[in-house]
Parts: sequence; C-alpha cells; structure tokens
Amino acid sequence: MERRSFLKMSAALSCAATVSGCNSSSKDVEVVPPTPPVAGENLNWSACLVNCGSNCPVQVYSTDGVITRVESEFTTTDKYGDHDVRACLRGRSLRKRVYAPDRLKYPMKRVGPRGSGQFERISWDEALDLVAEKLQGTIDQYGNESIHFTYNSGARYHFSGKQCLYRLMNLKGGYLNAYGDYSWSQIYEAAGQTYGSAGPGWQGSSVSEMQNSDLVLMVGYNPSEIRMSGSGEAYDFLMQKQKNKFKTILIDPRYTDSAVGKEDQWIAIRPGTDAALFEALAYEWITTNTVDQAFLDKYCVGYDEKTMPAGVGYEESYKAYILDNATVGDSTPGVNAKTPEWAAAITGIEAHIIVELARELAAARAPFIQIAASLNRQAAGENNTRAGYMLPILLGQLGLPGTNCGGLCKGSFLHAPFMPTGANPVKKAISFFTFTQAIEDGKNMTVLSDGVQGVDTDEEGDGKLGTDIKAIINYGGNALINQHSDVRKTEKLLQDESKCEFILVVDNWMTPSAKFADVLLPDVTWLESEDLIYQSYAAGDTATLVQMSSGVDPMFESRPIYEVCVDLAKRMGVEAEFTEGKSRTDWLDQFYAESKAATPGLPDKEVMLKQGIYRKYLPDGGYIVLEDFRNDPEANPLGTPSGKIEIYSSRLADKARTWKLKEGDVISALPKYVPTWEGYEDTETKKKYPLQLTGYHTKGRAHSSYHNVPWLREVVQDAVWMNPLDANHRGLKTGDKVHIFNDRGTIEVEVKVTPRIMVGVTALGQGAWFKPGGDVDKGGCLNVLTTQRTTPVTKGNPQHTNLVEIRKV
Ligand SMILES: Nc1nc2c(c(=O)[nH]1)N[C@H]1C(S)=C(S)[C@@H](COP(=O)(O)OP(=O)(O)OC[C@H]3O[C@@H](n4cnc5c(=O)[nH]c(N)nc54)[C@H](O)[C@@H]3O)O[C@H]1N2
Ligand SMILES: Nc1nc2c(c(=O)[nH]1)N[C@H]1C(S)=C(S)[C@@H](COP(=O)(O)OP(=O)(O)OC[C@H]3O[C@@H](n4cnc5c(=O)[nH]c(N)nc54)[C@H](O)[C@@H]3O)O[C@H]1N2
Ligand SMILES: [Mo]
Repeated sequence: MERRSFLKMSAALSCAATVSGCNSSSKDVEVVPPTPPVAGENLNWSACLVNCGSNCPVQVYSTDGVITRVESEFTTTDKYGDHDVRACLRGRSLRKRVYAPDRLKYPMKRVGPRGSGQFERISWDEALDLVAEKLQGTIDQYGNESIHFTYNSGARYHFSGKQCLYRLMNLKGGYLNAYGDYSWSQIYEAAGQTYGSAGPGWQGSSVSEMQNSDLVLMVGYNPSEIRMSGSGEAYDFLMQKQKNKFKTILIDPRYTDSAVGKEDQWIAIRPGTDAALFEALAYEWITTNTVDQAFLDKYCVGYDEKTMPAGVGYEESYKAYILDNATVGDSTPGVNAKTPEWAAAITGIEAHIIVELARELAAARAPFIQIAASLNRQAAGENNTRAGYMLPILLGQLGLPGTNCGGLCKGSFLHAPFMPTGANPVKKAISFFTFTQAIEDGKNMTVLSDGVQGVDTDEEGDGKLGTDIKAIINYGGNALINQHSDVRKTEKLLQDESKCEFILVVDNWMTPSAKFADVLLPDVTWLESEDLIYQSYAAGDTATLVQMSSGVDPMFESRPIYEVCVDLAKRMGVEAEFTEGKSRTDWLDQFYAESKAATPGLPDKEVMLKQGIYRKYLPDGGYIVLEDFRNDPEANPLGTPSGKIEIYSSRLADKARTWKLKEGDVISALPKYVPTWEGYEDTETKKKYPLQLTGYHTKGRAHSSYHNVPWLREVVQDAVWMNPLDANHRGLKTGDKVHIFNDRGTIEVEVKVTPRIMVGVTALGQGAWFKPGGDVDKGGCLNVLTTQRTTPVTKGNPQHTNLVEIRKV
C-alpha cells in the first residue's frame, strides 16, 4: 500500500516537475472522484500552509480521528479558469508529515548544553510559567528591544499563527523589529529606488498579461519549480504559453524544469553576473538607436543630459556610463564601454548571442520581462535587480499590454483577515539578516554601517542600536539556524548562553532550530486546525479561499498557539486586551463575516466546511504594472523624489557618500554591474575555491519544510549539480559522495553530473537539515557554506554567492 502510493506520488511529482503539467493531461477526462476505500471515512478540508507562495487545499480523509489518506482537490470540470487547485507532491505527502516520528509531543525544557538536543518533558503549566517568567524577566532587565522574532515563514495561518505571538508581545511593550526578508529584501530596495515603491518589484504584471506578449524573458524565473501549485503561476504560465505560443528565453546557470521539454532558448549565465549582460544589451540598444528616447525623456530621470538631477552632469548619466563617454553629443564609446565582448568574458555568454538577444528584445512587440528573486540573493543583489529593471525601461516597454517592469508576477487575491497584531511600541529595527550580529554585538550596530533603523541620530545621520538581542522567539521558522547563513558560526553563537539568554521555539517537529530551544512547545499542524485562509502571495491568476477544519484531534499534548498565547497573556497580565473578551469561536466567526463582506459570493460557513474551497479566476481582471503612470504620469506620479522612474537615484547617491561600507561593497547612484567577493571575478578566493555554488529552491522541499518526509527525499535526490567537465576533472561520477567545502565549513552530499548546469558552476537545493556532529555536516545543509556578510544597501542575504571546492569522499 505504502509502496503503491509512493509510485503514484513519483508519477505526480515528475508530472508537476515537467513542463507538460498535470492539469493539462486530464483536461478532457471526466472527473470521477474515487470511492473512499474505507467505509465511514470523514472528509475535512485543510491546506498546505508552507511558504512556496501558494497554499493549496487538500482533502483529508479520516476514520475515527485517524487520517487515512490525503487527496488533492478534484472538484471542478478542470477547464482552465475554473480548474482544480492541485497540490504538488509535498502537499500530497501531508499524512506522512503529520505522523512523522520526530513530531514534537510535549512541552520540553533543555537539560543538556544548548543545541545538544537534550530535553526533558515538562507540563504545560510549567512550560507556560517558565516562558512568561523568562520573557517578563528579559523585559525587566534588558528592555523590550532585546527581544526578537527570528524570520518565520513556515506556517501561514490566519487565526492561530505567529500573529498571536506578535500581538501578545505588542501588548507587553513590543520587541526589536526586523525589516526585509530572505526572499526579496534587495528587490524591495531596487524597486523602491527605481519605481518609488517596493510594489512593482514583487507585484509586476499578472501572468495573464503574457497572453498579450510575443516574447517572455525569464531571467532566473523558474515557475515550474518555485510556483508548482496546480492552480498557480506555473500552470498559468503553461496555459498561456500553449495558447499564445509566445517565445520564452530563459537565462539561468541551470537548464531548469521551466525549460526542459519545450522549444525554449536557454542561455546559461554565471551566477551574479547578470548585470554585465544587461549593460551589454543597453550598449547594443544605445549604439543602434533602439532605446525609446521619447519614453526616457518623458518618464525617467538620469538616462542622459536631458534628465539629470540639478547639479549632476552628463558624465554621471546612464548613457555616459554604458558608453564610457563623458562628452555630450559625442557618441564614440570609450575603452571601458560595456560591449558584448566585455560582458561575454564575465557572463560566459558568447558576444554574438548577446547581440542576437538585444535584437530580439528590441524587435519584440511586447516583451514581458521578469527578473527573478535569485538575482537579489547575490552579493550585489540590489544592483543586479536595478540593472535588470533597465531592460524594459530602455525599451519603453512597461505600463503597456503584454509587458512587465521586471517585477515578479502579481497574484490574485480574495480577502481573509489575519489575527490583528496591534502596533509595536518599539521603533528600533534591524535587517532580518543581521540578528546574529545583534546577538553578538547589537549595542554597537549603527545606522551607517549596519542599516539600523528607528534610532536617534547625530548630525551625520548615524546612531547606535544600543542593545543586544537577549531573547528569541522562533515560531514556524527554521531560520534560527538552518535557513540563516553560516550555520557553524550561528551554532557557536547560540551555544553561548551568556549572549542570547533565552530561546523559545514553537514547531511541530524536531528541526535543527528546535534543537537550540531552551523551551520547546509543540504546535498543532495544519491538519489539526480550523482557519479560513487565502491562497497566499504568489499563486497566480486564480484566487481562492479555503475553509480548513480539523478531522483529527491535536496529537499528543500539542496545542494551538492561540490558546497558548491566551494562557501566557493571563500570566503576563494582558488577557483581557489579548482576547478582547472574545472566544476562539467569536474570532473565527468575525473573520468569516469580514471575508464574506469582502467577497459577497462566498457561501455560508456551513457550506464552505463541506465544499472546502471558493475560487475566482482573475477576480480583479488582469494587471499591467505601472499602467496608470504610463497613461498619465502627472496625475499618477511615482513615489520617488522626482515622481519619475529613477535610473539615477539621488537617494542612493547620498547613501554612497555617507554610508560606511566594507571593502569591495558598492552603493551607486546608477544601476551597475559590480564584481563582488566570492563572485566569478574574485580570482584570489578562486585559487582555493574555484567553483561557484548557488542554492536553488528545490521541488523536493519548501525551504527546510518537508525535509523529514522520506518519500520526498527518495524522489528528489539531494545532490549537487555539476557539469561533466568539472566532474571529469575531479574524477567524479553521478552518485558519488562528495564533500563541498570552503572556509566556513564542509557538507556531505551526492553529486549529480549533468550538462544541465554550466561549467564552473554548481548548484544544490537549499533547505536540507543541518546534522551537527563532527566537522562535516552529513545533513547537506547548504547554509554551512554561505556567509553572514550582508549586501551593501539593505544588509540582506547574499545566499547564492558562494565559492567552494568539491572532492570525492
Ligand atoms: N542558502 C539559502 N538559504 C535560504 C534561501 C536560499 O535560497 N538559499 N532562501 C531563503 C528564503 S527565500 C526563505 S523565505 C527562508 C525560509 O526560511 P523559513 O521561514 O525558516 O522556512 P522553512 O525552512 O520552511 O521553516 C519553516 C518552519 O516552520 C515549521 N512549521 C511548519 N508548520 C508549522 C506549524 O503549523 N506550526 C509551527 N509552529 N511551525 C510550523 C517547520 O517545521 C519549519 O521548521 O529561507 C532562506 N534561506
Ligand atoms: N518548490 C519550492 N518552491 C518555492 C520555494 C521552495 O523552497 N521550494 N520557496 C519559495 C520562496 S519563499 C521563494 S523566496 C521563491 C524563490 O524564488 P527564486 O528566488 O526565483 O528561486 P531560486 O531557486 O533561488 O532561483 C531561481 C533560479 O535562478 C537561478 N539562479 C541562481 N542564481 C542566479 C543568477 O545569478 N542569475 C540568474 N540568471 N539565475 C540565477 C537558479 O538556478 C534557479 O533556477 O520560491 C518559492 N517557491
Ligand atoms: Mo523566500
């Protein structure tokens, strides 16, 4: 039985992973729901609340409170636009996850050294007393700003989720804020500087707009793997492509699932070098007069002498930079012009391919350009992304049908409220990625060196954070250690109990982060929860609401975090404020009523409990990003200081002057290709560690989530991709065990030798669980190899920028 399901799951995965798509194959088949194999089975709806951008519904069958099977959704005729929202293999494996042997069963407190994983079972009363006492004690001794939440994206509940803990802490005086996130920090910055708000960066045109495009340029965009849900972007993309036959060009070091099996062009590029390619495209367009000069004059600041900010000369314009030419009117390129030949040597893309790409993009009627988030997770992530936004800007191809501003595709939404958190009285904030630095020496972190926000500043604009992090709350996240960079460094830091004095972890499983808890609380899982959720933030063109209900009782002694917070609020003297006098049912009813008011077609809750899902294809129609601005820039100015698209950013020019940067880091007023530490051009480090390594988001997991489902490990091997040339050179063949290492650590994984990755570059799915013990991490956690060094502007995560060496074990 188990084996059979596994084979079925394998089929489902390869199907979800290839470009033909699961849904399309069953389009004309009549949908016959399978007969429940067990008499008297109950059906409850639940959802996969992981952070892949799409929260798929699942049907949970149970008998006498025991889950018998988990099915994907199959309630429609499956005609595109009213199609099933099918979970990928991960969602379908949820029974295994709920019943995983490492499920946390009881509240526990640490007994061994921190991180050793030695715990002792305690009662809920004892655990709650301890947590309340530790949090209150930290507030009393060090102040609210010494308490911090580590990044947490693993459980997207609306009612009983992380918001409850934020709410509790806000009622108790707050906590140290974090700005940014592992996903898109550098994108927010790039879009904010260029387009005046973060929005266009993560809410570009909707996928549906591809129907009006003749050429979709996907720079690092890999929807078949990172947007796998059956309703979502990958499927929308496939449907649009099948119907409209636009050409797709993929630029990625890997030949990804989004390319395989189609007539696409794949252009392999060295990680972190995209900006050099973009500049060569700009060079081609400028020297062949194919830039949209009228657009640049009317809508933009900083392209050439006509639109420079007051006091800034032509020599600092984008055109002068690309041509390496400081004289207005003289169009002869200088020796440092950004020619295709120059870019070829950096990117690994032959010059004639760059020239051809420039021609194709310029000739396209409506190019739809997406610059994916992977480029922002590089050492010069802000500049990479801004440089990518230059493509639609130079061509004047944005705000029009079939185009995109370079941003990630905007998903559709229906409204469902989240538990209100209230406002945080603490205004101080650090970049999410610098929490380890704030444990080590938060006191001395500053505005100009470390991007600290919300502190008092002197006349130079500098100011100190003034506190260290002394307590951490880690709920539904594994970024305390596993998902954060330089695991070995974090490990040592957290082991030192004099630094961070208290760590609370709330999770469902004994994850690497859970092992570092002082108090460990068992949460219920999604399948044991009631909630009304929307489809998450990037699920494409079909908006859904899912009514989750629980067919199984909370397992062992696990408890929903809402109830835990009520009990903590009681102990900490804020119960009345926390509950507002409402019961759990009152909250859920209130949320449902708010959703129904926002979506009048939503049926009553009793109906939704049975039907599980409510969906609407493009509830607001399609979306063309920056359309209003394009139509009427005076009436709809952007949020930039000039109200225009800022190619030259005066705000960044200021930061470039005043901020204190590490050697090699660059902040620039113009978007620029920057050769970085541990990039392709870091020849010094490459003497020891010659291979570039990126950590892609694998279909086998969502980050570290689902790592503990053995079936998934079987179908998606955790192996480092390596080109045959690099492998031969090292005597490696597929399946060999290898050590990947650099100065930060060593991990052990298998190698997959494949021409699907370019020479000199290696790639490993991120998210495997760190397995401490000895010098080699046998868990294969990529973050043993990544650095805590930050990107220059947002102090974000350059987790795709790594140099390593690999050898056979
Ligand atoms: N090297 C490298 N590192 C990366 C990335 C990369 O590309 N490369 N990507 C980064 C990105 S973009 C992100 S968003 C982060 C993601 O980092 P995280 O937000 O830490 O995401 P997950 O690894 O999925 O961890 C989610 C946690 O939530 C727990 N969880 C699941 N369900 C529940 C529940 O019902 N209740 C509770 N209490 N807990 C639950 C899971 O067990 C798991 O421990 O990782 C970042 N790390
Ligand atoms: N299955 C699955 N889906 C997920 C997630 C997951 O963990 N698993 N995580 C979700 C989350 S939170 C996020 S933030 C997104 C992440 O979405 P992305 O950031 O887009 O995902 P990545 O896999 O990091 O990168 C996408 C592609 O970019 C390529 N790439 C890496 N470096 C470069 C580069 O310098 N230049 C170019 N051109 N390409 C490069 C990689 O090979 C990869 O194929 O995915 C979401 N979806
Ligand atoms: Mo992310």
